[in-house]
Amino acid sequence: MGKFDKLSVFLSLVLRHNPDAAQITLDEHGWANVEELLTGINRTGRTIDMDILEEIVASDNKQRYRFNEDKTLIRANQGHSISVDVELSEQEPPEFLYHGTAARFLKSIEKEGLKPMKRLYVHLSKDTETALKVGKRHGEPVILKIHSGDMYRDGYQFYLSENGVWLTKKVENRYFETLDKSL
Ligand code: HQG
Repeated sequence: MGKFDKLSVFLSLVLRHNPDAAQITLDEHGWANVEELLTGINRTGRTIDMDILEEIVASDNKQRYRFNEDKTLIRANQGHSISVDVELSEQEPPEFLYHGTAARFLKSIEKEGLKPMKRLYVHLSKDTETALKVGKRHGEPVILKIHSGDMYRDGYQFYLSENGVWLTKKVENRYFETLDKSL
């Protein structure tokens, strides 16, 4: 836990979901102007400056944010609910990927497949440890093993975000299985 956790949560809100909360706008690629962002956040009663922002970006445990080269712009690497194009790189996925979710969602997921819900993409992890952490955020965790290789060969597209999260638009229910709890 870092000392700027609360600010980081707010930054994530602004850069992924609601730039209006800091009275700023993002461009079509999700970039915010750093000066405007700092001014905007300070106007909400929070205190932030360039040093703090740089520390949040550098110390973020999931590398959620990145600056452009001259640090005049900043954006979230993934996780958006608002429609921006963060120029994700399309890639061939590993044979299997994992998705952590809550037991109470299983029935609906088995029926409808995995959907992005409020985000732009379904988020997938390359290992079960990460998937377990993600699942725990929602309650009693369950891990789904995704047959990403099969999906890819069937023409589904996969993207790898700057911070190592695999993304895809949807996972039909024929492409996953529920992993045994003992894992
Ligand atoms: C579930 C965090 C019912 C889905 C994490 C998930 C991740 C369905 C929830 C990133 C469903 C959405 C994303 C269906 C999917 N019926 N429920 N048909 N399809 N769901 O938070 O994947 O800290 O939007 O299983 O580490 O949990 O934000 O997605 O449980 O990388 O950087 O609907 O967020 O990263 O929840 O997490 P979320 P997620 P950050």
